[in-house]
Amino acid sequence: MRIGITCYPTYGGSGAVATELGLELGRRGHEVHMISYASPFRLRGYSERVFFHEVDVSGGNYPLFKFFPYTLALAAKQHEVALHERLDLMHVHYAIPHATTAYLAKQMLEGVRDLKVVTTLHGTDITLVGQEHSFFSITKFSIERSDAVTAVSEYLRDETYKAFGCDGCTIDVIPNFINPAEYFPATQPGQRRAIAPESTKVLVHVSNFREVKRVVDVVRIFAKVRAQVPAVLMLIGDGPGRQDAEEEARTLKVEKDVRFVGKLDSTADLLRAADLFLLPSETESFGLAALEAMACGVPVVASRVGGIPELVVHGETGALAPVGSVDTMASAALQLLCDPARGRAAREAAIRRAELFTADRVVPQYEQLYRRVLES
Ligand code: GMT
Repeated sequence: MRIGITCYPTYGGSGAVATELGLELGRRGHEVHMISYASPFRLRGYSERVFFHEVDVSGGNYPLFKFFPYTLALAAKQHEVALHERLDLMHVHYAIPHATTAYLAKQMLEGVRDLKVVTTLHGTDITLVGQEHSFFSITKFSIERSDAVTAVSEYLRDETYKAFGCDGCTIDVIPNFINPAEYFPATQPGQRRAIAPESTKVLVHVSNFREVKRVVDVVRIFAKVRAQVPAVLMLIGDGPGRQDAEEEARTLKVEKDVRFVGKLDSTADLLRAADLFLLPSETESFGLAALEAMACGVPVVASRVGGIPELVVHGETGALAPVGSVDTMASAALQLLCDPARGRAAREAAIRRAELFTADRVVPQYEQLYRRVLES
């Protein structure tokens, strides 16, 4: 198949999944054309049958444009690529504005070729932004006009039906996945010595530090853990919540043990060195970062929200607690860190659970969906 993929290129789960999907489809013999305003952060080096097309945003200086019409530039690029590369379908990740631009590209191709549009919903495109008054009707329209729609969890599918109704559309749930060649457990100890001595616990959090991630809670949970056992906190990523998190670390006097690593393209090596992953988000439709941690053999302590319970099994692969319950999360973390048998069992359960979400199991579900759409 000849497939176009549009996603946000920036640090975040939807762009990560879209790019890993593109790479995996390329390995499986499909031709993939990634289209966005910058090369997605997970698209490193050359990959056979995977091509990147940059949307030109340099026309932004035209005096009439107070705001550059990126959406139109993207639709035009999707149309151009679909036409010249003879794409069968356009798979867009994150509804806004990608499902809308793909619909426009499809209309522009009418009578020339039947470009199918597949939309994957990821999270705040449904739970937050899509429900804002100015986006609601166009998001609903674009979802309903897609030839197929997928959601990354049952929770997100149900939220979409609840919020948008989605007349006449069926939403398939296809979960996120990991590439096990990159995300695998440590085979031998020792790697962590570069981060901390064996006796020091290593806690990790990865996100784009947006408000929904509650990074300040991460620091508060860590401070409670740190009060009981020697520990360091590795914070991977960056974003608007960083300053508050730095401030909180200073206030709680744990700043020396909290390391702001910044954005990393690949987190696997650091995850393999970790003892525990923290994800106390306000909302999370799936929690790809938690899956990546589990695949590296790291149990997860997270909020019991959204799609997280579909991934993290409370009492087995880690622990879940209500949003904001810092004390409960800290004591769950301490139990996992300080009881070796419990920690080992959670690590093994996390690895087994992550095996249900490998590319080999999930990508064929997308291929099957593509075939269904193309035959329809
Ligand atoms: O929806 C978002 O907030 C953005 C998106 C991203 O690009 O990071 O995150 C969502 O998609 C990820 C990949 O499917 C999921 O793992 C995240 O849980 C989800 N984020 C939220 O629901 C807050």
